[in-house]
Order: sequence, then structure tokens, then C-alpha cells
Amino acid sequence: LSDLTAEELRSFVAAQLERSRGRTVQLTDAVDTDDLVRQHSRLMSPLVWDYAHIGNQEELWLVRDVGGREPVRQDIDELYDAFMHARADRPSLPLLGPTETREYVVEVRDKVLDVLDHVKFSGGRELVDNAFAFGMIVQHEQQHDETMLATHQLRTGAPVLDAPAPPAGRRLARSEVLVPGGVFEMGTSIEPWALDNERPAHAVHVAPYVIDTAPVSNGDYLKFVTGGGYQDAQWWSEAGWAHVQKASLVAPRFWELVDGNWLRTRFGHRELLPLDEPVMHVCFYEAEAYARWAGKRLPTEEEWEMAARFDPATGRTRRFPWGDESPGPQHANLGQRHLRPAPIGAYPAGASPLGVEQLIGDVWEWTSSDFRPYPGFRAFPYDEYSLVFFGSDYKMLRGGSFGTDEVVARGTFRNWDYPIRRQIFAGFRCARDPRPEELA
Ligand code: AVJ
Ligand code: FE
Repeated sequence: LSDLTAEELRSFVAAQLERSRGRTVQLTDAVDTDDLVRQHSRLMSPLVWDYAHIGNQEELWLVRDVGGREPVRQDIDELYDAFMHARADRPSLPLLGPTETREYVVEVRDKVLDVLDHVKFSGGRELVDNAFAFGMIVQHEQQHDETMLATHQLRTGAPVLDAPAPPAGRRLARSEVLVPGGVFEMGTSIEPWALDNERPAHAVHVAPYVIDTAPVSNGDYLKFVTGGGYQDAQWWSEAGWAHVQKASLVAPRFWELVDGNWLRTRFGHRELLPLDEPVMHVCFYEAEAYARWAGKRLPTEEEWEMAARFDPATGRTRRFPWGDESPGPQHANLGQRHLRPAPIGAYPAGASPLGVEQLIGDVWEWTSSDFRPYPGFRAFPYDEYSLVFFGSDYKMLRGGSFGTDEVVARGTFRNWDYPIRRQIFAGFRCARDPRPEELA
């Protein structure tokens, strides 16, 4: 972005704004009015809340803050402040209806395009350097689009979304690789649209470890399910065992056993469980228990990022596993291009220098790490994006899913959620400590 002229940057921003809005409109036009305003799950907001919240954040940051313009609808700020009302309570608020919401976001967008026409990117204002605030708002909309996609997955009724099938899988030559460890540069100080928690770049020392070349598949995970994994406390952490019993978990969310066949429901389609696809809709505790059952553990965030970005030949950290170029359809399953994770081995062109595949896209991957700031962290531009979430309540997820847009799915992007959450498009891969003979 820093190589672009101001005019090129303006058209890049305009194209990104249009792309995210296209997706929001697609996800909300796909359902009828009743499906827009109803609560599909207590874990989620009504779709119409996400929709107006997208517009409200855009108004707050781009119309009022960057543009210095008069408010469009100051009276609704409180309704769409995520910290004022829990998701479960949002349906009972006096929200804008679907028609008002659509008019509101269009009005905001018109003003934003005018602000974009007049903004000076080089005025020495950190918020507009490299069009950062615009990038933040594009990513905010895309992140809510992924949340709305998860709401679609929780919705019952006839399917309303469709997409072509992902590329075919292939058998990988190796199921694990040894990473010799050492020092690598984690995080970033140069990605123009990286969010505060990805910054700054810093050196980390990582001990040698072994990591799976692919995410754990449905077929792998099914062995844990049918082998009694959910009934045996020895595989679970104390908190995980308490949760699995309290919530009566017996398999990943959206799986069912019907007449001896394992089925899964995906955006309203009930289908045979595809054994070669990465497992998803498992919580952190399930990922942790599977790993222990398999004689392994989850990778730390440092281990995940080193496997994804470190190039041992040069000692350099790449932007993405495959290099520095932005993701193309040959590299990764992103952006809701397919409505499912791709089978294991579907993206040989997306492999990292260490030979690890499908790190970006397909499914978010649970790591064993809590949400901590990097050394030198500075909350920017607001405390409520990251700062207020630091601590041990959340577990980190990396890599993005099939529902994550490429403008979000950076090699450095960090996501987090409670360890019990299963409605997100999350799976995992395993890691382990090397055996002494592997280090010799
Ligand atoms: C980073 C995905 C956890 O959805 O709660 C959206 C992103 N922050 N609006 C979320 C976010 C404010 C956030 N996650
Ligand atoms: Fe938000």
C-alpha cells in the first residue's frame, strides 16, 4: 500500500469497501424479513443487528472521526454498541427494522465515499496513514460477515446459500514435520492494515517441536468419538471434563448418528460426514482432548506462526506460508468462495517452507495460548478491539476459515474466543515435543 499513489490508494479502498458491502448484502438478502430480525441462537445477534452495527461503526470512525462530519444517527449509537448489550439481549432492543437498516447503511456509505474523495492520506494523522481507518472498517465488516455466516449455519430451514465445491484433496507425503526451533520474528510492524494486537514485530525463541502438516480431519476425529473419547476423563483437562459433562457433548456440533451413518448439517444441507475434510465446530476443550488422546498437544501461537511464516533457508519471516503475495484461489480456501473447508491436501501451492499445509483458510485453528499482548503493544485506535480482552478467559485461534476474507486472513492475524465456543468455523492441528532420537 505504501507504494501506491494517493489516487491508487483511494480506488483500492473503494474497491475493498464495495467488496465487503457486496458480501453483507448477499448474506442479508438471502433470507426473508423474519429471518433477519429473529434470534437464531442465543450465542448470536439477529442478522439485522450486525447489519446496522456495521453501518454504525463505519459512521463513528469514517464519517465522524476521519471525516469530521455531522452524525447521521447519533440516537442509535447506544443500541449498536457491542459493550452495552449482550448478544442474547439484542432481539428485545428497539432496533432499526430491515428497511430502515438498509437505508441507514447506504446513507453512511454515501458520506464515507465523499470523505474518501477528500481525505489526505499524508496529513500526518496516524488514523489515516495508509488509509488505516478505512482498512479497519473494511475488516470490521468482513469479520461481522463471518459472524453472520456462522448465524446462517445456526439457522434452521431450507438452504439459502450455495457455492461451488472446493478443489480435490491429495495424500500428503508426511503427516508431521520437525521444526528445529530457534529465533524467528513474530508479528508485524509493517503490514499497513494489521490491527493493534498483531504489532509490533518481535523476536521469539521457540524450542524444537513437531507439527502436523494438515489439520485434523473428520475421519481422524471420528476415531476419537467412536473410541469413547467423550466418555473418558483421562483425555480431558479438568475444565474440559467439567464442560463436556455439563453440556452433554458427544461429538462435534452439527454431527449426528442416523441409522449407523454419521451425518453433518452444513448451511441447511444434511450430508454424509466427509472424512477427508478438516474437522470443525469443535471447542478448544475438544481439540485439547483429541490431541492428548493422539499422544500430542495443541501448538502454541508461536509454534503455529513459525510453522506458517518462517523460512529456514533465509531466516526471514514471510507474510504468508507461500511467500509475500496476497492469497489467490490456488493458495487457500478463503472468502466464502466455497461453503466448506477443502479436503486435506487441496492446497499444495499454499504450503509453507517447512512443508505445512492449509494453515491459512479452511478452518480457524485452536492454539494452546491465551490472549496476551506482544511486547511493546499499544492499543490503537481504541481499547475495545483488543486490550479489554487480554487475559486467560480467551484462547487464540489462527489462520482464518473458509468464511474469512483475504483482507483479514493475514499470516499475523490473531483471533480469540472462549474455550467452550463451537459455532465458529474452528478446527485444529496437533503438535508435540520431539523425541530425543528425532533431535540427534
Ligand atoms: C476478533 C472476531 C473476536 O467478532 O468479536 C468485531 C472482531 N471486534 N467487532 C469479534 C470484532 C469488534 C471480534 N473477533
Ligand atoms: Fe463489531
